[in-house]
Amino acid sequence: MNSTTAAFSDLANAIRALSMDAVQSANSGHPGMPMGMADVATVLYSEFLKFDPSAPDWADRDRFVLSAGHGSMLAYALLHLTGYAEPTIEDIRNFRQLGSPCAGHPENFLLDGVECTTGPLGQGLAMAVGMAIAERHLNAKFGDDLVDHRTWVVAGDGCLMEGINHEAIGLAGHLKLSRLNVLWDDNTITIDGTTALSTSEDIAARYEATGWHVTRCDGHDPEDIRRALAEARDSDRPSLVACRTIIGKGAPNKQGTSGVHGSPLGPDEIALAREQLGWEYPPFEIPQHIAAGWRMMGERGKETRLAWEKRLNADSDARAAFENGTSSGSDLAGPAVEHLIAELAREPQKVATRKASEMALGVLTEAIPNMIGGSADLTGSNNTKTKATDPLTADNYGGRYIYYGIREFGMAAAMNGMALHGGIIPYGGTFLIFSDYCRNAVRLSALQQAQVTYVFTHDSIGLGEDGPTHQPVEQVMSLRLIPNLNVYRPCDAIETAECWALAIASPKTPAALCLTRQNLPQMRGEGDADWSASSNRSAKGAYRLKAAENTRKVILLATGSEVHLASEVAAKLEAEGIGADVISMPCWELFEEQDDAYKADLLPNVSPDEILRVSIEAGVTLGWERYTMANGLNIGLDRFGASGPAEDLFEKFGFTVDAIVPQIMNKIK
Ligand SMILES: Cc1ncc(C[n+]2csc(CCOP(=O)(O)OP(=O)(O)O)c2C)c(N)n1
Ligand SMILES: [Mg+2]
Repeated sequence: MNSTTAAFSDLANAIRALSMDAVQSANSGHPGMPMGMADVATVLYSEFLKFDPSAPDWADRDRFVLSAGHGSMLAYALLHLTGYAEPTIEDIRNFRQLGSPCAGHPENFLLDGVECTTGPLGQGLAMAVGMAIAERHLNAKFGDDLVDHRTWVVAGDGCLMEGINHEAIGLAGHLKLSRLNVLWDDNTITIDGTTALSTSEDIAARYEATGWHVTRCDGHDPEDIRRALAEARDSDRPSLVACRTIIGKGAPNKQGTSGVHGSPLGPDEIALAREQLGWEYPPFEIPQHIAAGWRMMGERGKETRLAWEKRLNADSDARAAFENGTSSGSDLAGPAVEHLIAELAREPQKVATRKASEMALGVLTEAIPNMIGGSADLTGSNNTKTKATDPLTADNYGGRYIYYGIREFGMAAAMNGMALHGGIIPYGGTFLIFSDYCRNAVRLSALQQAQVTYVFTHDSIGLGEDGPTHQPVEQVMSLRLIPNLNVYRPCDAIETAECWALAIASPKTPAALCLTRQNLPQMRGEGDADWSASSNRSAKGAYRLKAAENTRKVILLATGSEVHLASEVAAKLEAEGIGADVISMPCWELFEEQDDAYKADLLPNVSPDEILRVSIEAGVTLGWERYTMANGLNIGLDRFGASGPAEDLFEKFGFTVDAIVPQIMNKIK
């Protein structure tokens, strides 16, 4: 070795040193995982991963997902060492401090090169499945010259133990995603101690049974790691590499114990580790020859990227097709539904909003080729399949409809992965009640600003006979609690098309569409014959559907299937000489974004004695006080539903004109 060549162990130890020093300086974090996986990561980055630190958005880069997100220092060290503009060494010094992009767990919106936000164990791997689907799909569309990359995942025992792992690997095995390679940090340690405390599973056998290729390696022997990674790369199935490692490798007294999982090593142990590793440099200092060794890996990727760009630029038509085909397509949404809405205005339709959603999807998937749909085994109920979307299968990656199977969480995470990969706008369906099964992935869509549209049908007791296990009561409101998630509950076919157009036009905000099973009369149509994106009334989140005729004494606020009920209530009140506005409120979040004047116009700031505000929504009332105020009236369902025909349930639970009007009269008298 001369002064410009770094030994393998030096390269790997640079990761170890940065990790233990950053965690020590933050007095918080997880040194064990990055120290244990340093050797595997060094082989991966130096010999396998296709990446260019000077072009982190390069479409054909390999995707690297650190599913074991607690080991975030591994990602930060790799990005810094290989020459990404960020994180700087200063950022690493400020690991876990406010303002540093080196957050506790990797955040896709803070650093280029962090492909997705990880930390909730299991979801990184499940998102990687989506990325691998996206790669195969775009490869089918644009060919090997332009799309030919892999998805590499580092996952821990926790990622493999989580329930979502079963869903994710089942889907990956079924779709034969051979470019997905999972490097399992098989260190037999979790927080509570040895994995023997909680599991006796034969993980290799489970993966093999699911259609995966499985191999093992000594995670501290570069030669063996190289062999195993090559085997994974060359397999025609998705691959699991069980990398047997020692957690916290290099810390002489603490390595191999759960004590290094999530606590700083302490100054004494760090000093001993420096000795054991032969790392004689001060904290946050990487000697020139080791830094150069890492930079060289990044430089190599640049040549590959430039060759790719040459191929892209060789044919201007192909380039245009690739760029159009992988751009978001969000500007096409409004124009796509224009004709449909005009038609609905001319010929109103009494359909379920899930059916209306299918109509909107029909035109949207036709106009926007990068939309990929699917359902968690409820295709016929969610109405998510359209003519334009053929099944995406192991034999036809060019398809645009995924049969996810009964894997709601896996579906949601895969959709996050597809959206973050880029070039795809995913949507997928399940019953609204099962949004809870995938809730943390919905939350990650929102946190990661991933454009995913959830088609949540059967949105209330209106689904009827399936009973309370299937009847959402708290789900609509609880989804509204998630920041940066637009929750839409449209009232008819036109609003449904409007909400779809808004969802597809918002590249950084995921959407949950809450749709009915039961038919609803069409409330809109007047003035919609020459609809255009700029006249999308749902865009304001809430609007006055009908203005009071008599002196206004009541404002009725309703969503979805309760809007027509509100308008019948208004008609009855008007007949009694009481003026009532009807406000349709398909999206709270968008209403919140409106200016004060608009809000005050819909909801004037006067006492309830003057104007009573009434909410009507077939779900929990908690939260509606925001709009109806302390003395308002909230019509809802603060209990579980029951099994029976929808009409009987609405009657039983008081969602009728006859039940509601007296309550209002009582309040305003
Ligand atoms: C869904 C979820 N549950 C719990 C946690 C808290 N947690 C973080 S790391 C960890 C242990 C993970 O063990 P392993 O993956 O083996 O990581 P290692 O200790 O080997 O670094 C737990 C329980 C989490 N981040 N996500
Ligand atoms: Mg472990």
